[in-house]
Amino acid sequence: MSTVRSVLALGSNLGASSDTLVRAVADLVDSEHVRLRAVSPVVRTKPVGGPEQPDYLNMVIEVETDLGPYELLAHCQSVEDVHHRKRTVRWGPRTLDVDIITYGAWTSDDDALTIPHPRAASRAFVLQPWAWMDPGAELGGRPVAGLAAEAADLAGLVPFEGV
Ligand code: PH2
Ligand code: MG
Ligand code: MG
Repeated sequence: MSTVRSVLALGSNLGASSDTLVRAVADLVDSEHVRLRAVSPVVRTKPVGGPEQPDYLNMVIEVETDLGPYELLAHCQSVEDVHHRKRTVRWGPRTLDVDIITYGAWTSDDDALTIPHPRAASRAFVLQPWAWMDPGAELGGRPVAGLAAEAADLAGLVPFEGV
């Protein structure tokens, strides 16, 4: 069976965010269709956009999967649901957000699933942990580390040292 490598971004700023991220990674790879290949450090980040809200914990992982992109999206949403994700305010606070950033070299501009993620290239809260996880990573033909260095929200990002 052919498999694809996919980068997933996780974020949480409601509830016990550190525990939620650890459990969410376990839940995402608790499937015979999804294997964990790499894990980034966790970072604490200032919220980008949306209403006034608490700081986030963010991280990225790389998985290898034989799920199709929409199957992987449904899988990510099911893990959000396990962690009581409510979809109310756009860019509002959330217990868990799991976004597909890349899915192999596949691209899509479908409203339901835009790949690469349309805002990933400008968000340090995705790019910096990704660059630490995979120093050779590229997005849209550019080094992820270089994109991170240019991202406006980089100044609001610090490594998370634990609670
Ligand atoms: N997610 C958003 C909007 N803003 N800001 C930070 N720091 N971290 C996030 O994960 C985040 C955000 C929409 O998903
Ligand atoms: Mg998101
Ligand atoms: Mg999302």
